[in-house]
Amino acid sequence: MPEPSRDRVAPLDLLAVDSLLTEEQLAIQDTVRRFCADRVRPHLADWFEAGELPARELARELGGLGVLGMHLEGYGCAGTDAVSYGLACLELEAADSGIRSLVSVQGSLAMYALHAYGSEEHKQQWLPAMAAGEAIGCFGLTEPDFGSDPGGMRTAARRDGSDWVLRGTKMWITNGSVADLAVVWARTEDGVRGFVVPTGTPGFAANPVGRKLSLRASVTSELVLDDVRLPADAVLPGARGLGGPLGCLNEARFGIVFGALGAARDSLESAISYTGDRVVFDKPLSAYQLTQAKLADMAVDLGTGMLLALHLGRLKDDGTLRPEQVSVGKLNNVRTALRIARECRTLLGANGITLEYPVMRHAANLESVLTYEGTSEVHALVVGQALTGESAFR
Ligand code: TGC
Ligand code: FAD
Repeated sequence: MPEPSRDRVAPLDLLAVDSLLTEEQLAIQDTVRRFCADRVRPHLADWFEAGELPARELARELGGLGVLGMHLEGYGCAGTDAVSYGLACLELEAADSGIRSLVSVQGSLAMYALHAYGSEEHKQQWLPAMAAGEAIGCFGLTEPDFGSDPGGMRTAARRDGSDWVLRGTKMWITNGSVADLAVVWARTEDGVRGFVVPTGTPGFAANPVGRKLSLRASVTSELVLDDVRLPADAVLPGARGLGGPLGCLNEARFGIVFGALGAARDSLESAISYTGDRVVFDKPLSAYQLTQAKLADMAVDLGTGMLLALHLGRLKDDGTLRPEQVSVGKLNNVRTALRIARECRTLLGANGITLEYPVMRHAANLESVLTYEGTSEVHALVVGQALTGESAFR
């Protein structure tokens, strides 16, 4: 066995994670990392403080980069493997969870819904423009009174001749007020169905949600559907029942398994750098055992979370990944990331509460990530159900 390294190693190099990746995966990761360094990171503190995101401009740039719907085949999408998509999410979320959200909702929720369940016309009409970032999509499942239990939704679609008429309210919808189309899930006489709603349709309104303390560099909206009339072909032919939207969630949750670790890695790198420079009681903060114990615990958690993400990515690439395995990944890696971001904040002292450093911004964002795409409690119950065969949701 080689001698232990006496050089400083980056947190993910500790376990030689790169050695598990192909040249192509490393190249994709590096491209996204460099894009974020040049085009995103310099603006993040301002966007977060202002509670604004230039989503349209950014979507076009992300489209040019090729990350929108990158794991989908055809229709202008790159068709990469799942691990590459996960690594892109990791780099985007190392910048900010809001940027990864924009990409997740576009690619894994709105585009995936069209790709998996849409008609050929839906795909031809929307997917190339969405992959290029020329059209933005959102995904309306949650309602003011139904988040964890989307099966209770009140938004309804009724037939009027051959048309559909949608009525209801969706809440907490990422990209809502900048979207060109909304994939809206509604109850019908045949159970839950998905509808493609161009946002210029009369009766559709999107109202921004303000005063957020988390995901501030992300557009979050309420969608109001006030008798929105749609043609017969607006319904997604391939999705019937709650399994339709839940199938899309598997995709987006998978991206979060990797993405959350990006926020954690960035926090840890920031804390390692800060503690090396900060002198307390006459020596660097990084030279104290208490500090090293914190850093070591965080690096162990980050590294094991990364190995879990890669394992799940490989299962997905093999076509065998199961929803309860995605729940294990989302539950573990988001909890881990939040714990790391909070612990890093302690190491930065008072500086840690400012936007001069990314750490508290990541911690604040991860509070949303813990809640959306299934709360940690929902994922614990999914895993519990898999272990016991008993559903404890109701
Ligand atoms: P249940 O009776 O268990 O299932 C209903 C039907 O759905 C099927 N199913 C799934 N299919 C695919 N993937 C999954 N993960 C699935 N889970 C269940 C199931 O087989 C059944 O099919 P069928 O044919 O028999 O009808 O449903 P339930 O009502 O008991 O609810 C189960 C529960 C609680 C797990 C589910 O409702 C749930 O996951 N709740 C959490 C909701 C959630 O995650 N919402 C996220 C909204 S989107 C979002 O947050 C975007 S954030 C922005 C960003 O990502 O950046
Ligand atoms: P609730 O379901 O009311 O849950 C409240 C608490 O009760 C949680 O702790 C929960 O875990 C717990 N709980 C619920 N059920 C049980 C149970 N059976 N047993 C024990 N505890 C339980 N939704 C979309 O459709 N599209 C989007 O683009 C989107 N983007 C979002 C962006 C942001 C920034 C946020 C914060 C949310 C977004 N959401 C979106 C909504 C998100 O998916 C929901 O917030 C989430 O599913 C939880 O629903 P809820 O907020 O109604 O909480």
